[in-house]
Amino acid sequence: MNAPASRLIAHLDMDAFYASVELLRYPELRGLPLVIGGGDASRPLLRADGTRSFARLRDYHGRGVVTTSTYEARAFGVFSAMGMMKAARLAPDAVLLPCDFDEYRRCSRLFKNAVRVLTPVIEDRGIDEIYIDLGDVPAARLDGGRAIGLALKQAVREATGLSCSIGIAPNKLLAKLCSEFDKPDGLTLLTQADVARRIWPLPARRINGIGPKASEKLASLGLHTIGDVAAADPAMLVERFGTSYGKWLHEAANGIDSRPVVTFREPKSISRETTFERDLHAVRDRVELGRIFTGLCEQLANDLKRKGYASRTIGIKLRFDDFRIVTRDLTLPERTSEARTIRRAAGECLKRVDLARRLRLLGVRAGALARLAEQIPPATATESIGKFIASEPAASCDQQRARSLPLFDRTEGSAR
Ligand code: TTP
Ligand code: MG
Ligand code: MG
Repeated sequence: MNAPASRLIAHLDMDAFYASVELLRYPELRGLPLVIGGGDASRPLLRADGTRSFARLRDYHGRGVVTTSTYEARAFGVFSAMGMMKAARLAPDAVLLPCDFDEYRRCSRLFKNAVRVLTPVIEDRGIDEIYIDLGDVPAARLDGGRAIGLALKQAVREATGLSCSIGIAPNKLLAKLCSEFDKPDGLTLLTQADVARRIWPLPARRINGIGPKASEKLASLGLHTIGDVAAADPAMLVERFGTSYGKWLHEAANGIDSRPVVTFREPKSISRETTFERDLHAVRDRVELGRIFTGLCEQLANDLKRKGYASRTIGIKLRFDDFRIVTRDLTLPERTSEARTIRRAAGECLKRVDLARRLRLLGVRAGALARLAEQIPPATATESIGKFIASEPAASCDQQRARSLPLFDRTEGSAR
């Protein structure tokens, strides 16, 4: 128990991230309820007099979901993942803007680089959050991390103009929980001694790793708060939830978590794939299939370049209308991140497959990666891996984009 108790870990999460980035560009919207979501139709129009006209939520029609909202919009009950039509009923006057992922990624890199200058041991946990190991910051021991926490917030603000919230605690689990306590623009320090007072009253599902199914099952056992789970007989938890999850539930509810801050993992491969709206045939739908195939290769090339990798093994993945999956790959004479070379190699792979049946899905994959010299520093390459996949739901933003999400071969086992 000594080692974990002596650690000091921060969790930093940007406040209303996508919405706050938009406010940098449209400061006239500050203070108004603002929702990010919708497609191109919600793009602002520039009037002749130089002012802008913004779409309102009440004018939205479609099946999209809210990507995020400002705290002013949250006051109306509008949150991430809510259907936009429902959101429009709650806050019809809220301004609506489409997503601009390139800009969010740029700001993400900026804030992470600013943090890295002060505290280099960071774990990238998505587009707007990181864990930071403060173990190498001796002064942090003296005040529980308050001064370094304030300095990090200041550095993020100077680099981006944006606010964030930070939780500092003896482990990742507690740091993540307490970074939310004082949002937006918060700084919360928590020690093991605060667990009973500050953590136990929270609903069990607030723990990252207790999903809707587990929390429902806990509730059926009369366990609603984290404190209820902490007080439950560990043997009963093991019996009901299995050995590893049951044991983990007991530890997590007691604020115990020994996971290290993992600074960087090189991805093994990067891929793009898309499921078609209708099954396509290699001959009858040749043109459409060719266009999609080339598009995937171009996206993959962009991903490689942006993340600073070149690949030596190009592969394809096909799913037929009977759900059978086939993969083929090919090793190139030298590494590439060029769309044309990737397209040619992927085309060669495709020739080795019997294409009599119609296709449901097509994917292109770049493996045997090597980092290109003089590129972005390693830690930015993992930016947004998990969140990006989770946070571009098909209905929320640009439909075409959402259908071909960047898929990493994740080596981490974050989901419990
Ligand atoms: P979050 O950090 O969960 O939310 P947030 O930054 O918007 O607000 P908070 O102040 O509560 O931290 O997510 C970061 C970004 O990820 C968010 O701005 C938009 C995106 N996102 C989605 O696309 N879909 C989702 O369901 C969620 C929760 C977030
Ligand atoms: Mg956030
Ligand atoms: Mg977040």
